[in-house]
Amino acid sequence: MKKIDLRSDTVTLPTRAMREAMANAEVGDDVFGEDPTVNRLETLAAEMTGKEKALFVASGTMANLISQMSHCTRGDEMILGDQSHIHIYEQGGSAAIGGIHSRTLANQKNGTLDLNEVESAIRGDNIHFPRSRLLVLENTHNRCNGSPLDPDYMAAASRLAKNHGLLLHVDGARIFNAAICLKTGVKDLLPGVDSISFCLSKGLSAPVGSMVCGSSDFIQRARRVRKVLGGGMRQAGVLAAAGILALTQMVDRLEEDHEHARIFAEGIAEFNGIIINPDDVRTNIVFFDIDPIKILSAEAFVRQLEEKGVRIIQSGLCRLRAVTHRMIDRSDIDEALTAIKKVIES
Ligand code: TLP
Repeated sequence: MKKIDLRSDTVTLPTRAMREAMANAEVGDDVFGEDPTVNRLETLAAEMTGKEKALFVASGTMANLISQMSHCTRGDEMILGDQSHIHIYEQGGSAAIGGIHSRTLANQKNGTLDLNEVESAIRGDNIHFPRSRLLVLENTHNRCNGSPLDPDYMAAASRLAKNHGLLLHVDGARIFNAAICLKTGVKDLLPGVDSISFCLSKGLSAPVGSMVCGSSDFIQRARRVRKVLGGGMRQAGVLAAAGILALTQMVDRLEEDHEHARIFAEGIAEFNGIIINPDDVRTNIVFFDIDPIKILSAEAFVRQLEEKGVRIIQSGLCRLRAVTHRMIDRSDIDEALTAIKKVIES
């Protein structure tokens, strides 16, 4: 049976062009800085984000940890959202590996942090306190309906950080989705941002890899941290070749994923017992709640849907997530809606 896999955009397979580029990639030892394809990818990523330098790393989780550890020393404090990927899904690596103390603030529904709350959370110089060092934002915000954070908000957050001597890191795993949704350039979303990490392996369809971008000094520190984490790769140009195509060929088509997510959200909003406001869906991530009395438990719902060939994930007691991506076309959305209707009516 054909599977319609809406669990994540991480399931996208590399394109034929990517596989060919990987097979033909010119490579060298990247720990010596001698892999020409990695170097090309890093130059491209730096240009696209408007930063001085970039670093190719194994994953989004590693990109975030490297960024935090390159900005903070042990005992420093980082302010971040309570719904952020770093806080929820990265095993507490900030503390466990980086020795970084987290100060969480409630994310607002649109993924932002209230900047007045951020300002109040910044510590004064006091022997009892950790030093406030880093502010972290996520764009798009995964758990907040994949919401994009707009250039005005990013600029205001960056001004606040600067005024208080904080550094600003953006977990931009899906920053290209944000840029496409807001019809703006990625650079416009990063005013005064000290570091940005983004993923090549999600909607952009590369098989592996993420980028960290920032100033030359920052990237030099990041290169050291990557090495101590065991992330120094050798002939990584084989992977970087796909990353280059991710950035040059796969960005504009993200619009299609957003449209499919919107159609899916509007479709499920019609079903009795499913709670969603389709207007909340602006990129490729659809969160919805299920009423277990009218339908089933979220767990049983996921299981029964899988039996009908549609895969989504549970992300809370009654909360579910579906993500659109390159391998989902319009007819898959219609089939997924039909399958959901059948599960509800059975
Ligand atoms: N997110 C994955 C899961 O880990 C939840 C997904 O399916 O959405 N930042 C953000 C905002 C992310 O959504 C993710 C991955 C990461 C970082 C980590 O990237 P990887 O999986 O490459 O370590």
